[in-house]
Amino acid sequence: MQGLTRVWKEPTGNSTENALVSRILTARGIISAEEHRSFLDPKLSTLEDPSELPDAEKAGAILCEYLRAGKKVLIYGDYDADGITASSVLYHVIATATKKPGPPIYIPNRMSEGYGINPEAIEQFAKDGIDLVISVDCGVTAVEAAEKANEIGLTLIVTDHHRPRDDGKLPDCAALVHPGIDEEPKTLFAGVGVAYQLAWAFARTWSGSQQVTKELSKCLLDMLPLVAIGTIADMVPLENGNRILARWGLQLLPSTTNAGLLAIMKQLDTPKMKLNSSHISFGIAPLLNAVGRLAHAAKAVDLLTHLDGPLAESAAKALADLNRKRQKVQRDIIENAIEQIETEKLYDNKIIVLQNDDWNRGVVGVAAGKCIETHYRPTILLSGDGDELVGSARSIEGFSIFDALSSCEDLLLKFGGHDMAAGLSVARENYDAFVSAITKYANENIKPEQLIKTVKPDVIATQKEIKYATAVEIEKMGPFGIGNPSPIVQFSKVRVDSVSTMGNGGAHMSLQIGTSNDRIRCIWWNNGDYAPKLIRGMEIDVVAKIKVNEFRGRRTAELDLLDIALPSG
Ligand SMILES: [Mn+2]
Repeated sequence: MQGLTRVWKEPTGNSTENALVSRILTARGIISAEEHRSFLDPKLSTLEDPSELPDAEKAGAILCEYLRAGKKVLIYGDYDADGITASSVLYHVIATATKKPGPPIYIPNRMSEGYGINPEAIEQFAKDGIDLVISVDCGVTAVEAAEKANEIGLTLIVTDHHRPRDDGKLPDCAALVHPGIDEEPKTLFAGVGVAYQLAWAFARTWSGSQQVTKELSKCLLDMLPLVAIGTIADMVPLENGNRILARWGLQLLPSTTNAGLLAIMKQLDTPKMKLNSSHISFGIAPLLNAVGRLAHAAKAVDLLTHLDGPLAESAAKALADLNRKRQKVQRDIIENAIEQIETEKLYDNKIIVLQNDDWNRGVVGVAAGKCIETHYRPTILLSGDGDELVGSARSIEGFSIFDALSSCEDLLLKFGGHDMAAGLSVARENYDAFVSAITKYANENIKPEQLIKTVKPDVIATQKEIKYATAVEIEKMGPFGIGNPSPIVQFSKVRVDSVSTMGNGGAHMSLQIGTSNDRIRCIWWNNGDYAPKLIRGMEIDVVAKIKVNEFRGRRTAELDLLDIALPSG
C-alpha cells in the first residue's frame, strides 16, 4: 500500500481476535499467555547468572585476591557512554566492597590515543606500580597490549563485548570476560552489562557466598541506572538480559543517589516521573558521549564516581555546555552537508559522499545519520587532517555499507564496522577515485525501491481499541529501542473529524479522528505540509504508535502518526 510518505508493508499479524497487546506480542513471536505475562513484567531474578558469562567468575576471583592482598588495581575504560558507565559501575562495587575509594580509572584520549588498550599505557601503569589492569568495554583486540603486560609482569583482565580480530587472535591475559567468543550468547550485553556481570561475580566471591552481603546487594541494585544508560546508549538489542537491565535501571533512575547522575539529570531537566528510553538515548547518552568527543571522557567518569555537592553541580554544567557545543557543531555540519547535497544535486546518485576539512571528526557519524533522514540514501561524511581523510558512513536498510567499503578496499587506508554503520579513512589523493568507485558500486547494487522509506505495522486494529488502558499496556512492552521497537499499528478507514497545524510555521499536523463524541487526537510530527490534503469527513488509513498523553492531569491515549494513506480514486 502507498501512503503519503512511505510504502506500507503487510502487517505481521492480521488477526483481530484477542486484546491488542496480545496480538502485538504474538506477531513478535511471543506466543503463550505465560510468555506474555513475563514479557510485560520482567523479573530481575530472570537475569542470566554471571556463571553463564565465560570467565566472569574467574575474573571476579582474581580481582578479589588482588584487592585482599592490598595490590594496586586500575580500571581501563572506553571514552563513550558505555565505557564511562562500565568504569563507574566497577568502581562503585569495588569501593563498596573494600570500604575505601575505588581504584583509579584510566580512559584513553579519543584523539591522541584512540580506541582500545595501548601498550604505551600499559608500560606507564607498570611504572606507576599498578599490579592488575581490568579493561571494560574494550580490550578484546588488544593482543599487543596483552603481550606487553606479560612481558613486564602486569596482570591483565579483559572484559569486552566487541568483535575479536579478524585473524582470530585473542589477547593472552589472566581472564577474558566476553559474552560471544565461542558461541552466540543469549544476551548481547553492552560493555556495561559485561562489567555488571563481572561485578556481581566479584561481589559473590568477596561475600564468600552466592548470596552477597547487604551492602553489596544494595550497591548492585544502585548500579542499575548506570547499566541502563550504557546499554541503551550503546544500541545493543534490548532483548533478554539487556531489556531486564534497561527496564529496571529506568525504573530506579529517578531515585538514584548518585550525585553526578542527579546533577546531569538536573542540567537536562530529565523528568522525575515516567522516564523512558528516549530520555536516555536523546538526553543522558549524547551528553556523556559528547565529553569524549570534544574534551576528555575522564571528566564524566569523575562526575559519576566521586564528585559531590557544588563540585558535581559545576562539573555537570560543564558537561551540559560541551553537549550544547556538540549539538551546535553537529547542526552546522548537517546544514552545511544538506546545502551541498541540494546545490550539487547529489541525491541523483544512490549514495552521498561529502568531505570538508572543517568538520569535526567526532560528530560526522551522527551527522551522516541525520542526513539520511532527509534524503534516504547511504551517506559518508569525511573530515580532513593533512593527507588523511577520516569519517563515518551510515546506511539504509538492505544495503551493507561494510560490503560497499570492502569493494573499494584498495582505495582505503582503514575501514571497519558493520552493515548499517562504519568508519573509514582514505588518503586525500585517493578521494576522487574512492568517490567514483563507491558511487558506481552503490548505483549498481541499490535497487530504486530500496530508496523508498517503508513501514511495517505489527498488527491491524480498530479505532475503538485505542484506549488509555491499552496505551499503558503497550508501554509495558518497553523499554523500546534497537531489538524491541515501539509497536506500530495500522488503522483502516478512520474518519477525519478536524485537522490543523501546530508549531513553528505549522510544522506539525494535529488531527482528530472519529466523531465528536468519540474522538482520538493524532499528531504527525514534521508533516504539517500535508494538512491541506485532508478534509473533514474523509476516510483515511493511518499507521501509528499508540501513546499516553498527559494534559493538565488528564491522561488519554493518543496516536503518533507515521504515515497517512488517502482514499484511492
Ligand atoms: Mn560498548
